[in-house]
Amino acid sequence: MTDRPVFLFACFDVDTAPWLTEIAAALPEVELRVWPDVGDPAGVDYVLAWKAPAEVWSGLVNLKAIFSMGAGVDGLLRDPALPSGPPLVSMSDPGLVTGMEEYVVARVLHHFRDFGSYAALQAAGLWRPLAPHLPQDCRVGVLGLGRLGSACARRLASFGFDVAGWSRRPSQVEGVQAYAGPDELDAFLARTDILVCLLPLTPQTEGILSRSLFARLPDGAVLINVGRGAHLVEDDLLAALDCGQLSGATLDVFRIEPLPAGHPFWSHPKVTVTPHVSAVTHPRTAALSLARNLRRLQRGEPVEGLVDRAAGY
Ligand code: NDP
Ligand code: OXD
Repeated sequence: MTDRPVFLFACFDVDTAPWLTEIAAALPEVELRVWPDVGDPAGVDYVLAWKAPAEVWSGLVNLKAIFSMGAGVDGLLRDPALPSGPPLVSMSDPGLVTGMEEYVVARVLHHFRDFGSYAALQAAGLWRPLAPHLPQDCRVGVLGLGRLGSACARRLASFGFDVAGWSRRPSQVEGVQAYAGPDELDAFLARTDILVCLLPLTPQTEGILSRSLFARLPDGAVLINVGRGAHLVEDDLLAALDCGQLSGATLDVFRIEPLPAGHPFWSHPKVTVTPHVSAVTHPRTAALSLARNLRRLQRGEPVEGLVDRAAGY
């Protein structure tokens, strides 16, 4: 028996040891248990979950909150066994935000500075300077202006790109032209040369990166998908790349992960593949956010990253 809040670690497909070290340091007041050593499941107050199988939730009848190790909660919400009562809190990790900013800026600069073309020229042994461009003439559009999308949009604006963002409800991000809702999607797409997807996966956003969306972008636009694989209709992207409607794509997330051997994305000359690493939750920074949020809950204060289950993010 213990008077301390019981905190269950139920994350899969991650290196557990650094997480346990950082959580123990950031939250000395909790009793830390690691699934499957749950003890009495009715005594568990908090869970940190990632890729957890359905049996994790069995008997956890007194949960005060469920914390997601990731920013995206689509996986958790898909699980019918997820307890519906306790607040679900997504990861608000400054390390995750910084990682996403780095990745998105790097890939936008890659496309803007023609590094793909220079790699092909080098492979052909050709010294051929291409015409320079000005960042203010390059229109970047970010789908999703949440914690990650707004941070990336701000960073891109600081490079002088002409940046816009699209969200569900009207929003304001300094230096970023804001569009909202289905009625403003066409106008947003029509002014977007490089499209970055940082939407959550919901019934409304699944398959949004499709033939019909690509047709509304300027010819030769570029796609960077760092949201979820199911945002993208893969065959539509391949067709758009092959006919020249899109000139390139950077993909970090896929419908099936790991991306199966032999998938056309692996070898497509206009596609860059990375293995879902654009932003990885870092145990050190994440444990501190987790501790802040858990203490807020204990004091009855609002938490950062509270998920609206009905909206799906
Ligand atoms: P947030 O919940 O903070 O923001 C989501 C944004 O998407 C909001 O601006 C929201 O609009 C907008 N949005 C949601 N639904 C719609 C819709 N139907 N139409 C238009 N806009 C919509 O999420 P984060 O920024 O923290 O994360 C975004 C996603 O990034 C995650 O859900 C995850 O899928 C992905 N991700 C990928 C990682 C990777 O390694 N590849 C790492 C981390 C996250 P509004 O502001 O109006 O609510
Ligand atoms: C996340 C992810 O959602 O890593 O945090 O995909």
